[in-house]
Parts: sequence; C-alpha cells; structure tokens
Amino acid sequence: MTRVLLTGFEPFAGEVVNPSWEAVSLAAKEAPEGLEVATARLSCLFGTSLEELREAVGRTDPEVVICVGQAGGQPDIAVERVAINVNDARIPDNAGRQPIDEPVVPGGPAAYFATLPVKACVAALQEAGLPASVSQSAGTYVCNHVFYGLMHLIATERPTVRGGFVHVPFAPEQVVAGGRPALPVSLVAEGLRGILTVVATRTQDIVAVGGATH
Ligand code: PCA
Repeated sequence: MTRVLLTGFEPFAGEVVNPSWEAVSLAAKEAPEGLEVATARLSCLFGTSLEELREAVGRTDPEVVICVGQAGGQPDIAVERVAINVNDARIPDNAGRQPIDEPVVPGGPAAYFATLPVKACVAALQEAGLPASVSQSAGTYVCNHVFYGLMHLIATERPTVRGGFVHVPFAPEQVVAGGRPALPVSLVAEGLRGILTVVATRTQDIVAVGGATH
C-alpha cells in the first residue's frame, strides 16, 4: 500500500465550488488499487493553507503528496513542474490578504522542482484520452504558495516524501456564460487517479517533449 495525501482547495474569487476539491474527493472515493488515499481541503489563505497542509501531512504520514488547485481559464489538466519562492497576489485571498512580492519562506531557495514523474503523468493522461500538459509555472497566488511550502517541508523535514501540484480547469457549471474552457469533475477525477497510478508505479520520469517557448 502506498500512502497518498491528496489536497484540494475551498472556493475563492466569488465562486461557489472549487473543482479541485470536488475532483480530489471523487478520486479518493475510488482510489486505484494498492493506494491508500487521504484527503484534506485547504483554505484559500496565505499562511493558514500551509498550516493546514502541515497538519494533514503529520496526521496521515504520506509517502506521496499531491496538491490540486483550480486554474480558471486553463483548458487541460496541468501537471506543475516548479514552485517559486514568491507570494504575489493578483487578487486578495479569502481573508482579504494580498501579499505583493513577498517570499513564501524567507531565505528559502528560489525554487523547487516537483518530485513526481511529471512527463510520465502527462503522457498517461493523454494516452487515456484526457487533455493534459506540463505547466512551467503554478503562478504566484495561493496554489504556488502551497506547492512551494509543500516542497520546502519535504526538503527540510520529510526527505523521503514525493510531492507535486496539479492545476485543473473550471467545472462546466462555472462557465455557463460561455467563452471559457471547462472539464467535467468526473474527468478531472479520472485524471487524478491516472496520475496516482503513475506515481505509485514509477519514480523516474520519461524523456518526452513537454517544454514551452514562453
Ligand atoms: N487556485 C488558486 C488558489 C486556490 C485554487 O484552487 C491558485 O491557482 O493559486
């Protein structure tokens, strides 16, 4: 049994759902065989989200942690490659805090790479008929904050844990006015299960095209 912690977020920016939490809950309900999946719902708050993550890691003692967040406007399941040491909020968090150009961890390294086989995950999703890509940046809002905080926690306190972050599109009910891409939560959950299966079965990544020109 591989112990996995999956996290999603509460809604933010006036939305009433966050597909990350909906998909995480669904994926955990029907976890792939051989995996024991625990979940935690994180607040969309700078600081508090990391305390909640630390608590969940301590409580569940996972071997793998995958945090998941909503990326409104993103057309596919984006497996993140890198977390950066910057909080630069374009909009306030759910408590009205809007840090500008502050470090996530003062004195921490500029960035951490995900320790998941990012390209193998993307390839597996695409082979299963799900839209997916490698993302070179998780932004500078609460998701990147959590991703960086996770990788820092792993680097400093839990070196055997593997970790990463996945951004997911809006759910269809969030885009009824049209003009913005969405993906049903059931497909996002299928994608998360696919990622879990890859992560449980391989540590080495594959060599495949997945870069970006900008
Ligand atoms: N998405 C936000 C924070 C919470 C979420 O689900 C982000 O991309 O930073």
